[in-house]
Amino acid sequence: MIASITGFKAPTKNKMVLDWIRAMAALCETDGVYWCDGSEREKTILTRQAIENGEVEELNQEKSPGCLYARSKENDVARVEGLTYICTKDKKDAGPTNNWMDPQEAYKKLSEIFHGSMKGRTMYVVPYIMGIPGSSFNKIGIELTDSLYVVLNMRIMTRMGKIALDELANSTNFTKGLHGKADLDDHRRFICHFPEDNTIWSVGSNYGGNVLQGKKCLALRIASWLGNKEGWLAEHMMIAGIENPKGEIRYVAAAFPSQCGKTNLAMLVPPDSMKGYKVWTVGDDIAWMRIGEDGRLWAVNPEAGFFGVAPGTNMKSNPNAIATIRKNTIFTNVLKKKDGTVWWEGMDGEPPAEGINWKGKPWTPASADKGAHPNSRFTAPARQCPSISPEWENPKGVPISAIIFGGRRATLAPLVYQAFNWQHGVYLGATMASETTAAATGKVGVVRRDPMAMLPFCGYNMGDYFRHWLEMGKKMKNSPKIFHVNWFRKDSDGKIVWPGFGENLRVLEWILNRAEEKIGAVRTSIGFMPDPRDINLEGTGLSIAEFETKLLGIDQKEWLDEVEAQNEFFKKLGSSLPDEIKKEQQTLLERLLT
Ligand code: SAT
Ligand code: MN
Repeated sequence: MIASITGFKAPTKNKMVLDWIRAMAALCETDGVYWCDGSEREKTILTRQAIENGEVEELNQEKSPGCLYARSKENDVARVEGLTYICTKDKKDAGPTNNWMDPQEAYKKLSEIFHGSMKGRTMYVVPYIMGIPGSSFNKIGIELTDSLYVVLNMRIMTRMGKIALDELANSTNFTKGLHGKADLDDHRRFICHFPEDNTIWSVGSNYGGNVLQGKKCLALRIASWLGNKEGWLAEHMMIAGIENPKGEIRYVAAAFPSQCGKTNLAMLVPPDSMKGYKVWTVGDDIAWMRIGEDGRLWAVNPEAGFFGVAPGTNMKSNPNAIATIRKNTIFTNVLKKKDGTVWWEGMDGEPPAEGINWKGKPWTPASADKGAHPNSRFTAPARQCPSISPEWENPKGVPISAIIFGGRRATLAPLVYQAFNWQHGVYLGATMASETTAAATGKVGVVRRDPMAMLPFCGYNMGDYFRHWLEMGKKMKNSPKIFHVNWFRKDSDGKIVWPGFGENLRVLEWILNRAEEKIGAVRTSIGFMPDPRDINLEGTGLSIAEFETKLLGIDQKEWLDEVEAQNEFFKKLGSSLPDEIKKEQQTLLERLLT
């Protein structure tokens, strides 16, 4: 059937594109090359094809119009950081926090896996834009893949098809991406980045972060490398506009590790006690930031969709996400109910009496297994989000007033504090730590350093990355103020103290008041902290005294241990660690001890 559509004819004369695709098709011994145009008609045809192949299932089209369901292999449910490589000629350029492979060796090793892997399969050409179409800040990628699941997801997550090839025209400036499922064997699975060749090869997986190459591979790993060379920042940050009752909108960008609430924060609905406020969603995962002519930092969300965590998403945690995913959404590794709709742990209402779980097995609430995998996901178009900002496709981006770093820490880090200045803020970002989540394979709940939430995504030497941040600060006349938050601090009974979700706006209000220098703060050893009377606690059930002790308290012994623990990470970075960061640590230590 598929041969009956026009996509088998190359729609470009770009020689570099054609030569490269010919070579990749020969390597993989594909049956045919299909060029995606991104049209609605094509979507209908490819969706039907994917249903016939068994790559996706159709959900109940009356209740969930345009929605699809997918299950991945049980060994292929998260990013594989251990199998993700930065392949640079010089190992030093990848730095001590990345896995490194020599480019020649990597090409050879992966070529052996790709070789003949698409026999009997079609290779789909997915041209895509990261960034706003027509903007000079765009990056164009072409992903070649044998997965219709990838094609259908890339269609949502990026501006894909003809629009991208038209923009590329005859330019040779694009990211060459090859993806193949091969045999989905985790011993033959590699996610390799070749920043010097502007190339990404990913094989043996079909999971989002490993294979939707526009996202983490291009928009973070390759883009951070380019940002370092070209003088801009590619960050793992949500972006949102906060409108106050006077109608003024200020923008924040926040870096939290995967599964720490970026999507929920980006789509926040104000609590009842904060009438007149409104949060506008610009992006939920990635921010590209440049210095504007006004000396401020301007941020763009290069993506077109959300690849959000399903479990825990409900009308309380994120009503805007629930509205966004009602139609045209792909659900991966959630539970499929008898009526052809989906369910996950933490959804509103009672669990269904039965269903088929993410492993494809019959499930009831009594089952030992989960219904949905903890890293199950929805892929939904950003334009469907009720809180999407009118500015989200502005090629200039939005001006950032505050940068927020944060992690998941049961102890130590207070609810919120502010850096004394940019350099101190870079230190806060550089020493960020968070408990691990199900977004990556490995143990969940162990504290690890995750500087600026970029540990798995920085495409070059982390020490150089910190230096780049410090340099960016020097170039800005009007740099954003930097803050650190922790929504997850627990009390002595192990209960999370702060109500979180919509209530986080109370903290954002303080942050913006501070960013605009409208209110004072308390100078402490770790940074500026709120006078509790400056944070609206009405309706939280927390007294000022509780708020102060349980959420703002600084435990000196814990902080001294923290400084010691940072040294372990600094040692790993060796001489690439900028002196300024060491100096900030030293002055923190002095402040803690006086
Ligand atoms: O798996 S993804 O990288 O796409 C999402 C995430 O972990 O942030
Ligand atoms: Mn992410």
